Amino acid sequence: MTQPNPACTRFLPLGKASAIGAAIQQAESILCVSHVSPDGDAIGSLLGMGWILRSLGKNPTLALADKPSEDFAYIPGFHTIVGVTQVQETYDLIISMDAGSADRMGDVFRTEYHANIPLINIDHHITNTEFGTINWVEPRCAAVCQMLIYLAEALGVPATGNLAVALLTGLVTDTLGFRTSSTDACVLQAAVQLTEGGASIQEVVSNALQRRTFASLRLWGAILNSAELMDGVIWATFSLTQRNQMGATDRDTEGLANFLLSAREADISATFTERINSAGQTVVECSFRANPGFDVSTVAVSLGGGGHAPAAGCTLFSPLDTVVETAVAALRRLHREHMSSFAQSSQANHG
Ligand SMILES: [Mn+2]
Repeated sequence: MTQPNPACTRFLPLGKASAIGAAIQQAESILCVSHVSPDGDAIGSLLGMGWILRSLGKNPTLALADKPSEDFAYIPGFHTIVGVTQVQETYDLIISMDAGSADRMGDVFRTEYHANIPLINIDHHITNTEFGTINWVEPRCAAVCQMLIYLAEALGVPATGNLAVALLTGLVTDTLGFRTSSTDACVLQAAVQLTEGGASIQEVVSNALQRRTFASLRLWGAILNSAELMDGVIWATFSLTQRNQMGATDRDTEGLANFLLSAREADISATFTERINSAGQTVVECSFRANPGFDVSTVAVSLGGGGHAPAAGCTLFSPLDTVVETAVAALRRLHREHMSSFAQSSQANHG
């Protein structure tokens, strides 16, 4: 079996591993959570943590504020995930995965009940606000699922079987099938380890990344038809009206921002999706993507969101038109500033 390379396991400092291990050992009742609008890394790391804790003799509660897509039902344990109503007021320990800030956990974390409970915050977003009692934030990891391979190793839990399938899911989805700039030797080594542990790349790619409904293909056609391009920024909007007309779900627009960036003329992409949040409010979910050299997390943070340099986002409460106008202006400014600093530096190089 492939053992994790020391160059990769250094992402989990010894002190961090023993602090997390001790907190888990001392806890009787454990609540594990991840972020709202859960993606493959959120669901994979949540279920993966569930399998790690069960191996250690614990019986954790796994909760998500939003119902996860059935596309991920192939991951063992998927149907053990509960919603907000089944979360209790007291636990010995809370473990949050893939959430960049406390509000990203949604209503599975209620400040009035949970604020004084020890919280382990495991995340890879560079914008993480370190909201835990123990914070393990590693932006050099492509997915939280990658981080959990190192944690499992440190806790003596083999990354095989159910755990391997769960962790491979986040590794595949956050790297878009090993195609992002974050896909380095450690990511590929992690994939080798999970494959040896019995997980199938083909199965995970097919279920989590590739297969979509006919309705969602038609929806993409309609949205792409109205996409706009200006100053190296490509964007598309998707209103509630369109959504109701086409009978689309939240998951149907996933991946669209990545696809828009395949336009040769664009360096930055954005999608603006209107949806109703768990509190019944109309919100606009903004997803930003960028080619290497552009940092869209700065724009996301300025609008109250977060993320990584190549992929970031935010949720806004203003009307769709206003959100698009504000965000596109900021993204075009980011593109212009980059191009002018690039022109200056290449002038200096030639001068
Ligand atoms: Mn992630």
